[in-house]
Amino acid sequence: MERILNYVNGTLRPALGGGWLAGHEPATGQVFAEIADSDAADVEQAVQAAEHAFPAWNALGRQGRHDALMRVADLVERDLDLFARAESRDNGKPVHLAHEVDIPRAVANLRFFATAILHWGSEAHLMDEVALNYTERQPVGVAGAISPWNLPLYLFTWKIAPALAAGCTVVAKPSEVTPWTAFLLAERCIEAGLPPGVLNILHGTGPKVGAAITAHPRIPALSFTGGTATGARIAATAAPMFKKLSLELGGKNPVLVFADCDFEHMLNVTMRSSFRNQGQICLCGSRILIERPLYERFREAFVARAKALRVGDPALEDTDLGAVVSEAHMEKVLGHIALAKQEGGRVLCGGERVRLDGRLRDGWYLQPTVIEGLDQQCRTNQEEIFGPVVTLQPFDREEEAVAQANATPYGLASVVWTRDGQRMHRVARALKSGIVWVNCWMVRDLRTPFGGMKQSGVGREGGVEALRFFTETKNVCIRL
Ligand code: TXE
Repeated sequence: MERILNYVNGTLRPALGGGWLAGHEPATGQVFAEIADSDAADVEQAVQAAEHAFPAWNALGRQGRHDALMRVADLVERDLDLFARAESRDNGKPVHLAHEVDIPRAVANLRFFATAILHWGSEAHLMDEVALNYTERQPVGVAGAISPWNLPLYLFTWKIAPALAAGCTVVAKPSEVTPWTAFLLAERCIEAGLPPGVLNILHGTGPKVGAAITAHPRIPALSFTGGTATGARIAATAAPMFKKLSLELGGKNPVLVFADCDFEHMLNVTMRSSFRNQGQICLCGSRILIERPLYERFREAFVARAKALRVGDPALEDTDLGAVVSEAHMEKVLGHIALAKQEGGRVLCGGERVRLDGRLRDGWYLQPTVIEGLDQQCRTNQEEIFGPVVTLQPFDREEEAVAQANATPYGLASVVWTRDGQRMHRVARALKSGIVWVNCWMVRDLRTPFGGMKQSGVGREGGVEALRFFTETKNVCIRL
């Protein structure tokens, strides 16, 4: 049985209350780990450690913080295979996907912000002969970070790295569903000699540990990624405390396929944007809008490719889809498929749980599912499903496609497929989403702002925006 311990003040330890949560392996449906079941007392202890560590961490300077973060990044990269297997084991994704994407991206996050802080300047404004203004940005103090289960280490480091680089010390909580890579990261922080208390990682449930971090009076800034409903609860607690808040929430992302697109390239990428990570990426495109002249050809080719996807053992190199993250999530997705049928949708392929053989028999596997015949306003096309389920809708005019694309409470990401240069810009500017990819998907320049509109979130992470989030901005005006 693997044991997942907290990392507080530089040491690995159980929760103060001594409780343990069961950690499941989605591939088999079996318990394989026990996870520290922390609570508010653990949060208080972690905040005290972070407060104590804060002055020295800042006195280390930008170069010193850069060096420390780079040492951690190098150790994660050294143990990439171990991290990839751990990520696959408690998330259910194929090992090769963790190996190719998730863990390398976590290393890139650490290195990006370690170097960004070295080149991060600020502004000065001279008022003729009257005064000189300069802007200073100081770390807020102890930063809170709460991350989800879909891209565990990727999104965990996406928050921790800028906070630490900016000079904050951190109290962080990974999802209780996928805690293992955060535990491995804690071990590498110790090996890298990260000073005690700089980073504190607490395991446990959202309502106990997450809520305690959110409500803690000495955590002035909180970065959260997760469901929109949870984001609303966090905002309700944090707002009256005047905390800085970054919320990266759900999405219901449209893919607009125009008839003039590069069909083969579009199809290859749309298979990934639909089903990668079992569709459990907030940036996945779950509503595919196809210009009518191309609809039949797209539907035939896309369904054929979806049927050919291999749902199987996450440990195998040729697996396309592994297991979804939990039994509850599998039931949630199956419930959405049943709802789609009730709303009049036609399931063109998939729609069922997959039962594998042997030790995988009780794993949580779903078929890639394609549904057509639903209108934009039905719940299936309004609510985030967060599984390997996409809907197809035809459109006749560009304005109609944009209106359909924008017609949900979310606004995280959009994808546009067209060869028409003017249409690229026209449609991209009309779409109400924080990210628009044109003839590509998941191409990420870490310098760019990242985040959603509407119910997809508040605030921007990524690049200098993230460093700015973890600092307080002060203007100093000196009379000349
Ligand atoms: O998210 P939760 P879950 C969406 C997706 C998914 C839904 C729920 O639709 O089905 O959210 O997923 C912690 N105070 N996304 O259950 O509950 C929790 O412990 C403070 C999109 O994983 O939001 C975990 O660490 N924290 C998303 C984190 O919040 C709380 C990725 C996320 O859990 C808390 C994941 C509380 N009251 C899910 N309750 C994206 N945008 O990428 C829970 N938590």
